[in-house]
Amino acid sequence: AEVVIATTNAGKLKEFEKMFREKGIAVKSLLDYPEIPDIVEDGDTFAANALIKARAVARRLGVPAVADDSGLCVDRLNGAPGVYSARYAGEPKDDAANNRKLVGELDKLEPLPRPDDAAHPKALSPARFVSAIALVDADGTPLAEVEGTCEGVIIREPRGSGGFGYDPLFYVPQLGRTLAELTLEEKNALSHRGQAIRKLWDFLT
Ligand code: ITT
Ligand code: NA
Repeated sequence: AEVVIATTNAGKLKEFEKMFREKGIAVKSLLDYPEIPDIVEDGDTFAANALIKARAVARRLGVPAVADDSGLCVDRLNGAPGVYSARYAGEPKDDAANNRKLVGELDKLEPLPRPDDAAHPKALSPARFVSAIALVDADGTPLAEVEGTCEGVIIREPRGSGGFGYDPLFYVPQLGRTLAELTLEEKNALSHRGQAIRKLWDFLT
């Protein structure tokens, strides 16, 4: 079996590949189809954008497709960057610039008065990652729409070199580590995307 994941994000793709391979499903991505033009993601929600990306690719290739739209929602920034996570610091997409902007925005706020005991001593804000995944058939009809979330706190100093995006700033108090300090397998076991992908298995068999 094989499925196309409507993504050009190499970090995201690795996480999909590992979990799909374990189920005996090979994955392709938009990196295999450079002729497909950029998809305009103009939805208001992660779920809407996931459907837009999956449909665009299914229609173009005439095969079923899966897409993930995801992002970081930071409590003390009223949910920002949210659906704008990929381009928080502007064009072009730049993870390092996004991370600097995130810490910069949180540094403008009053320090948290009393970090709770479970949190990192330098926690800047509670936050959560959200992943919305859509599976559509070859003509773009939705077959599944699932979501996963992962709770943590944003810290000031990046830690770890795994993962991608905001992972070095996303600290999970229960683990005492950031997502960038986890192996791919450990991240998939608890991440927003891992949870959403596990919800998808029911629909892929
Ligand atoms: P595709 O649309 O091609 O899949 P993208 O990176 O543009 O790639 P999104 O529009 O879904 O994907 O934006 C997601 C952004 O949210 C991503 O670029 C990261 O900045 C952030 N993000 C999402 N999941 C993450 C994760 O697991 N770890 C760290 N950052 C994540
Ligand atoms: Na997006």
